[in-house]
Amino acid sequence: MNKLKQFQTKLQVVTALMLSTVAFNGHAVATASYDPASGIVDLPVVEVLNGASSSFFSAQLQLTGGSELELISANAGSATQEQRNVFDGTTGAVHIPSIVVGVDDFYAKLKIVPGSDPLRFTVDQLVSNNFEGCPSFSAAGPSQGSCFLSGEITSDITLTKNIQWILSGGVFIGGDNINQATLTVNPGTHIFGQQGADFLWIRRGSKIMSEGTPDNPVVMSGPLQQTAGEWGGLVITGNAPVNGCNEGVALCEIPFEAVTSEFLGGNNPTDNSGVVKYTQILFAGFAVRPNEELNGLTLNAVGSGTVIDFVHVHEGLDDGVEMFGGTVQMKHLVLTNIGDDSLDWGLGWTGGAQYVLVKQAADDGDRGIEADNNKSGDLLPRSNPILSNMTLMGAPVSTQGALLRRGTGANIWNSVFTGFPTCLMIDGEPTFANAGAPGNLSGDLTIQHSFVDCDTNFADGEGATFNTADWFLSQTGNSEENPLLNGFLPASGSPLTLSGTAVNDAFFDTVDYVGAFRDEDDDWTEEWTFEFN
Ligand SMILES: [Ca+2]
Ligand SMILES: [Ca+2]
Ligand SMILES: [Ca+2]
Ligand SMILES: [Ca+2]
Repeated sequence: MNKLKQFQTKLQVVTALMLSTVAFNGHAVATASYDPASGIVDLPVVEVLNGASSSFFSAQLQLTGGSELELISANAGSATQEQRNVFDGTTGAVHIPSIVVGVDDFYAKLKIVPGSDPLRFTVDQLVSNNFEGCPSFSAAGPSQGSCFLSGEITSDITLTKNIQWILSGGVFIGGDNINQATLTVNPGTHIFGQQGADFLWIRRGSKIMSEGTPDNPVVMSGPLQQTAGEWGGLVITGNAPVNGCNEGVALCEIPFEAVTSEFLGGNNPTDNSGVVKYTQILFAGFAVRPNEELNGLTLNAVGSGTVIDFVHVHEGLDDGVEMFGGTVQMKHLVLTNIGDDSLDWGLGWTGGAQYVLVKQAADDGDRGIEADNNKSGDLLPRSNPILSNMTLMGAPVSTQGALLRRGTGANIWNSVFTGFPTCLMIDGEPTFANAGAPGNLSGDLTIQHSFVDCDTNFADGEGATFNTADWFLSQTGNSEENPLLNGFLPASGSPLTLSGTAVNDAFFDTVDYVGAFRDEDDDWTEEWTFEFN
């Protein structure tokens, strides 16, 4: 039985890979050209990323004697969703998906020379877009063009889009705060797991640089891309604070609930685990034991030096994104058809998120947000994230839009909860005690400039010392109005477009609207996400 299942899985993997190879070998259109006579690289379209808004240019670079490329012209151009070159200022990289040099076609990554004027770039990568065999850190996979990754990897490696990467078991980047390594994942690269036990784990001290682009997102998925739990998921582990250690312990580090040989936590709130940008995490989730699972994206004590921006988690078996402590801050999350909670936290998460779309499935899923401090409620540091510009859309099968429990704090701003059986519920004596009382709140558990529109807007859990309704309605700018959504975007005339306020924290963009989207034309989920409607 087991053998048959393994064989079926293998067959499915091979079929999926063959299909994607066919797609990959379809004619790529070069996005850049190189003229060896003049040494000029011509980039007809360069998108310069800037949050959800971008600007477009045409540019020319000249090869200099020092083998750098100097910007010799740049002119404003018009926006396009064709394959294009992308400059990402957060990483200083220019991604060129396809440049023909001689007879071969390459992906090129340029890196800006800091402080250069006129701008100069070095060539960081030049990789053939054709398969050229499996590199030494991998093993030949089941089909032409595929390579296996396995075990612990303690050198810096780059996953390129000319290979179908297959995880075999748990793949660990780095040792635990020893033998640190950086995993770079190029735009357009696809990483597959074949079963729940195949996952990608970034250890403390190591980094992931999963740097997709709007036109070439990084994709991490199972073989079929049909059902949740086809593979394990992405786990990032850092050295930022967690709670859950005995009082008086100098360095609080704890074992991960599902894989107890792995530790998380430390004393570096600004710890940097790398970049996850324009990345899809699809059909993940693995129950190691009942109630102890890998999520689509598990963030274990990840620090605020980490960049998480434009990440789509779709059809996860457990939670979409789950934070175990840490200080990580995120923007532009799309969490769709999640099997348990779309956003889940505990153990003292003190980070934040802005621009979050949660869309629960019609047939599965628990909460939009499940928020804990810890089981007994009062361990420090206490969970106290800042969240703004969330659009959370539930379904009759969901439970609450947000369950705030087990002593959690949170400052929620500019958010809309709709379509859940219950929008908001506060639960547990430590949670009520930490919040204070309506009219005399401690400031640790707040919501303002937010909308609720559910079958039942409020519920009170155990140990209630006040009504969740009073808590909500006593704060500034909150409303029980219909938010007038058209799909997940505000319809024209929606009250959301007029109701936002500034969040007093430097991570957050100041915007004047409620929910994840400015208006009906502000669909920043376009192009880079997996189809979810
Ligand atoms: Ca979970
Ligand atoms: Ca959960
Ligand atoms: Ca849950
Ligand atoms: Ca939870």
